[in-house]
Amino acid sequence: MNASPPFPADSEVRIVRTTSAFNCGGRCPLRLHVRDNVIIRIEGDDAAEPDQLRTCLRCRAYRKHVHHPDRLLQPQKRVGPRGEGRFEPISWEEALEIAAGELERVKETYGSASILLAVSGGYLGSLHEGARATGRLLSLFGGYTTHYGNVSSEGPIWAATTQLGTPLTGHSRDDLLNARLILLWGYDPARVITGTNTMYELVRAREAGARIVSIDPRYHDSAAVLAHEWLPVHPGTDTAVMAAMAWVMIEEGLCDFEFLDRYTIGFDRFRDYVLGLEDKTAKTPRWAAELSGAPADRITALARAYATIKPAALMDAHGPARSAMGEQFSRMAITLAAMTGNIGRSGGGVGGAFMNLPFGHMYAAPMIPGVRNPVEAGGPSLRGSLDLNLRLQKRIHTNRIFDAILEGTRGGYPADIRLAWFLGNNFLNQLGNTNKAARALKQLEFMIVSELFLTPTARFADLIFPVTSAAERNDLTRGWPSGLYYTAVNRAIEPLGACRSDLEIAMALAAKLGLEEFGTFDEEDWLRTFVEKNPETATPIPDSGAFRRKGIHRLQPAGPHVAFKAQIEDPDRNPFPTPSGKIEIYSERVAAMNDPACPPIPKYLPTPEDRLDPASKSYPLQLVSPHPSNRVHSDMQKIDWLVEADPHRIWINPADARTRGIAEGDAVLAFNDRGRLSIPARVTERIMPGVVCIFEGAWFDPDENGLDRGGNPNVLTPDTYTRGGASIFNTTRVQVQKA
Ligand SMILES: Nc1nc2c(c(=O)[nH]1)N[C@H]1C(S)=C(S)[C@@H](COP(=O)(O)OP(=O)(O)OC[C@H]3O[C@@H](n4cnc5c(=O)[nH]c(N)nc54)[C@H](O)[C@@H]3O)O[C@H]1N2
Ligand SMILES: Nc1nc2c(c(=O)[nH]1)N[C@H]1C(S)=C(S)[C@@H](COP(=O)(O)OP(=O)(O)OC[C@H]3O[C@@H](n4cnc5c(=O)[nH]c(N)nc54)[C@H](O)[C@@H]3O)O[C@H]1N2
Ligand SMILES: [Mo]
Repeated sequence: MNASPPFPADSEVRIVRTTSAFNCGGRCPLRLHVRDNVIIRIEGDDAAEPDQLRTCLRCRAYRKHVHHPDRLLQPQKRVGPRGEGRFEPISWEEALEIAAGELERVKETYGSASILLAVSGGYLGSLHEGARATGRLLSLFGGYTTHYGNVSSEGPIWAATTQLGTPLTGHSRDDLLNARLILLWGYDPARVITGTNTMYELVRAREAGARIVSIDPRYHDSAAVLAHEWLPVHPGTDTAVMAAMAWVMIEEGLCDFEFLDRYTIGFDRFRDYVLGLEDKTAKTPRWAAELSGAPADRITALARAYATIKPAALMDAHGPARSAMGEQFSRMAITLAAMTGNIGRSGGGVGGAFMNLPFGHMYAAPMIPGVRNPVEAGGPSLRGSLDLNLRLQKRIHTNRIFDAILEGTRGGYPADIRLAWFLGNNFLNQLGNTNKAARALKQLEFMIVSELFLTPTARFADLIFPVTSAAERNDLTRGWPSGLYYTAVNRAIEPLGACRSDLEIAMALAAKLGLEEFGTFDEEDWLRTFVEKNPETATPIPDSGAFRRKGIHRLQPAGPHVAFKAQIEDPDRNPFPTPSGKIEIYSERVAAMNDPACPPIPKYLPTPEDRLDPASKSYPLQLVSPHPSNRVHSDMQKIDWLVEADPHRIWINPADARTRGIAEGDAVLAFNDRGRLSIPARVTERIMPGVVCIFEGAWFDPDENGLDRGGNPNVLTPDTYTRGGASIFNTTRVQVQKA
């Protein structure tokens, strides 16, 4: 028998403490075992409970990602027709020469606004965050057009900014232990990692006696593990259920009137709406039951529970808000939290299941300095306004990037795009209406993609820059919400092939374009600056050496972080950062927008493609496309271990499957006017009748007839957005049939 150990124990193996920097909401300390520039083994955090930050299946497969045989290791130049995916490797010298030439040509011929930079969160570190470096480069070059609207969270961000004055509404996860009732409202933290320690703290809370209710069209893994009760509701109808909960609280005198009087404005207007004084429809549980499919008595019971079991954490997540109901859903949830006095109080919570804390969070992370973008100079003042249209005078809404490429200034967009550079995203795959996106990309004069893999988006490029993974970089990363710690990226292996970081690429291109002002960025020096020197962005990390060695710096606060504690404890000294200084259930700033699609109080509103839209009746099923357990969106798609761990399937209820003659494992077609895809069926009672589910991120793979054999739900989703800016993915109607 071969007696070799499962991993080599020789002295050449180094163990590097580091982390990955995926856009997944977790930030997990990793120990990478490295030999001969290859990661041969991975271990997670070795801290003891309750501090341990335990990593999920994805980072356990991280070496398969870094060393994947499909990694792009050399710059690539397109050889076949656009989109066919045929490339030849070229040198950096040639790649930079081509990019510089095309940038110069487009700027001279059409003006700087014709250059589009499309960025997203593929990598979440400070120093090597490519959007920043590349934006700096293009600003110095004369400017560029870009996009507005966080495709994840614009609804919750807009709602929190409107009603609370800030998106920093999070509690640290350890505060869940103080909650007696927890509502997982469209929230599946076992699957979508939103804070490494979230499930751990939820399990502890349950063990400590908290009651947990899941409100979701799916009986998901988190509900199976945690919940005492599952209340299925039709997508897009949560706001009706919440309005009915408010009705019960008002009718039964269960509101915290003292809290409402002291800390809020506009409750009377909301009450008039709920009682039907405004529109002659009382928002009763029976009314909401018709819309949502949730039984009226269970809505009533949920309202009573939320109003009387205190403190209660309403964890409204972003899936229901990534819909046509976008900001209305999030505003309604904030309003309920105010009605029950669960704001600023330990064990309570407001404004989302994974909104941010004021430390190390992604909106205030230290980064290399930006430069003003000349193309955006002279835009309207945004001060004090919540009106998205002002922002869209100079920018394109993220979910409309492809429409803007097709329609340009003719279609009311700020520019005619000729050259596009996609970086840190796979937007062809990840934004709405993939087939339209593919048409748009064919129309570009030139397209650059900076990538690790030949993604569906990268297949359309003329030029691909191969970039390094986090394992090949030094950097500072911050957790997503809830984690009271900072993590270090430590270079575990030398860059593979000819890969470079986005920062190095921007620097090289700056040199080629003669933009000396770009400067040079010495990695070590900048990291020290982030940690120790910069007074504005200073992180509370005292010693960069120790931080890098340990790979983590844990904050040692006196207790859990509770948002708005100061505002509640001493309101005179600490007004809410809204115009009135109070929680704005009614918003004058929204009223000034004067748009019935965006009323000054939160409301349930009918929308195109909602459950009852008669125009969509040939597509009787509602599609939700939540985030995958085994990928980060489309990233890590190619790792065989992960594919096997959670095979890509459409969830369909047995009642809907039966009438269509569909059995478990059958190939089915899902389609609507925007596209068609094929995918095997998972017939399960874990999804309510009338709703189907396809996890997002599967790679678009159209055949010659335009049928997507990859099963990417975005061939079916719309490329639209709400008035508050939420991307609409989960308001999609489809039909399903046996293939
Ligand atoms: N149907 C549907 N669609 C959705 C959603 C949904 O719920 N339903 N959710 C939306 C949400 S919330 C999000 S955040 C978006 C995500 O949309 P994207 O940001 O487009 O998603 P990813 O698939 O993570 O793509 C990131 C890409 O960046 C690359 N990358 C990683 N590190 C680096 C780096 O350092 N430099 C460069 N240049 N590239 C790098 C990766 O290889 C990967 O291809 O998807 C959205 N799309
Ligand atoms: N493993 C993994 N973790 C991730 C990511 C990933 O891709 N993979 N992505 C990260 C990112 S960028 C983000 S933004 C977050 C996303 O985190 P979320 O926005 O919370 O995630 P989703 O999976 O889109 O949706 C969560 C739940 O909402 C439900 N849902 C959809 N529509 C409705 C509705 O109308 N009403 C109700 N009540 N429920 C509804 C879905 O069934 C799903 O269970 O996750 C992060 N974490
Ligand atoms: Mo996201």
